[in-house]
Amino acid sequence: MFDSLSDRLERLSSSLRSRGRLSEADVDDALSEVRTALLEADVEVSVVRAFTAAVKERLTGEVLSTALSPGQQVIKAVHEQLVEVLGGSTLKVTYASAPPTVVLLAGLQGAGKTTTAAKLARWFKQQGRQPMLVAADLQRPAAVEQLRVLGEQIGVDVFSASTDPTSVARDGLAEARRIGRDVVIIDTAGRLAIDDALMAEVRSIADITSPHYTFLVIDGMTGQDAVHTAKRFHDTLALSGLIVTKLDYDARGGAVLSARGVVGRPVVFASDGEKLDNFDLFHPDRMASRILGMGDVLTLIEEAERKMDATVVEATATRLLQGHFTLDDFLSQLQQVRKMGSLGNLMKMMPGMTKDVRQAASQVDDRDLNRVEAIIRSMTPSERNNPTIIDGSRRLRIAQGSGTSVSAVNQLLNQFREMQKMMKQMATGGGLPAGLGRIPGVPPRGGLGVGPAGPSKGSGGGGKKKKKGGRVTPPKNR
Ligand SMILES: Nc1nc2c(ncn2[C@@H]2O[C@H](COP(=O)(O)OP(=O)(O)OP(=O)(O)O)[C@@H](O)[C@H]2O)c(=O)[nH]1
Ligand SMILES: [Mg+2]
Repeated sequence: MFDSLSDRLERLSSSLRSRGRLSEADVDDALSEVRTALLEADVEVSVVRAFTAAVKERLTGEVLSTALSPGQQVIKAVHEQLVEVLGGSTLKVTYASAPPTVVLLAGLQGAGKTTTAAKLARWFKQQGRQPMLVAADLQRPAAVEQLRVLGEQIGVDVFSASTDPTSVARDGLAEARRIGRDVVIIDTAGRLAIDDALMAEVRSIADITSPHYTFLVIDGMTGQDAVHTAKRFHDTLALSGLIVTKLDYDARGGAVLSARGVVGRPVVFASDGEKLDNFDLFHPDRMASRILGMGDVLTLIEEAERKMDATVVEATATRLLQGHFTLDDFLSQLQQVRKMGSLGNLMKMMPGMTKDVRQAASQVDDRDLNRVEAIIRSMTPSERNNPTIIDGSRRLRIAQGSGTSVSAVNQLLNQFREMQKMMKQMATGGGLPAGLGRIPGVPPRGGLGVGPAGPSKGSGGGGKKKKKGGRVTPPKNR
C-alpha cells in the first residue's frame, strides 16, 4: 500500500543524505514527490494541497532537530502530517450509561458491513461486553443467514425477523434490553450507489434506534469516490466515523487519507483481512507508518532524537579535532550506536540506505560489536588512554577478561591505531583518508552511517560543523 510514497521518499532521502541542511530547493523537491505520490494514491486534491502545505510549514517553520539527517527530517515531517491527517489519536469508544450502546452500520454494497458487524461484535466481546447482532438487511435473502453463521462463529446472538428493516432494528433493541445485552450492532442493507430508498431506510432505522455510534463502512480499495459517497451519507446520517475495510489489499488508499479532510470524521476501526480477527481500532500513527512503509525508520528517528546525546558527540568531536582520540572516545561512540539498538537493526532502519546496504547490514553480526565493547571494557583507564602500554601480558589479561582471544585484542588494537593515525592526519588538515570509518574489530561490511547529521542550523558555520559531526562518527561510508 502506498508503495509509491515510500519509494519516492526513500529515493529523495538518499539524495539528501550527503547534505547538511535542507535548502529551499530540497524542500520543493520533497513536496513535489509527496504531491505526486498522494495523487497517485487517489487522494482528494484539496487534501493533497493542504497536506503539502502543512509539510512545508513543518520543514521550514521550526528549528529542525540536529540529531536528524535531512532525509530523516523530511520523512519525519511527512509522517507527522500523515498522523494528523489520519486523525491524531484514536477515538475512544465509550458506553451508554443506560445500556445497550447502539451501533449502526451503513455503507454501499459489498463494502464489508456484515463481516464488519461480526468483527465488531467480537471486538466488543474482547472488551468484556455482551454484544448482540441485529440483522436488519432484508434486501438480500442470504444476508440474515450470513450474519447468523458469523454470529455462531464468535458466540454472539443474532436477532432477526422477517418483518421490515425498521421493525427488526426496533425489536432487536427491545430483545437486547430484555436479555441483558449491553451492545447492539445493527447490520443494514447496501446499495450499488446512494439512492433515496437506501437513505430513507437507514434514516428510519437511525430514527427509531437513536444509535450512539453510526459508522459508515467503506472499502479501502476505493479512492476518493468512497469519500464523496461518505460525505453524502454523513449529510443525512450524521456519522460518528468510518470503518475502512480491505486494507490488506494493495490499495491505493486515497479513501483513508481523504476521509477526515472531506467528511470531517475520523476512521475509527480498520479491517485488514477476511478473518474475524483481522480487525482493530484504527491507529493513525501505525497507519501512517504503514503508509510510509518505513515503520522502522520512524522508530529510529524517534530514538535518535531521544537518545542521541549531542553533548557526548560534541565533546568527542572537539577532542578529535585536537588530535586526541582514545579508546574511551571510541567506546562512547559505540554506546551511542548501542542506544539505538543492534547494529543490524540500526542499519536496516536507516533511511536512504540502498537495498544492498540493508542486506549487508542484516548480515553484520552484532557479536562483533559486543566483542569490541567487551575488549575495551576490560582495559584499565590508562590502557584506554594510551594503548601503547598494552604489552603481551596485558593483552592476555584483556583477552581473558573479555572472554575473547589475544588475536581479537590485537586486531582491535591494530585497527584502532590505524584509525587514530588517520584521525591525526585529519586533525592536521590531511582530509579524510579512504578507509576511515571502520570500527576496529568489525569487518567492513556496508558502513555505519550513524551519528548526528551535523547541526542544520548554525551561524554560517554549517559546513565546518557538519564536517565535525561527520568525522566523529566511526565508520563513515557516506
Ligand atoms: N480481504 C478482505 N476481505 C474483506 C474484508 N472485509 C470484508 N471482506 C470481504 O468482502 C466481501 C463483502 O463483505 P460483506 O461483509 O458481505 O459486505 P456487505 O457490505 O455486508 O455487503 P452487502 O450486504 O451485499 O451490502 C466478503 O467476501 C468479505 O469476506 C477485509 O478487510 N479484507
Ligand atoms: Mg451485508
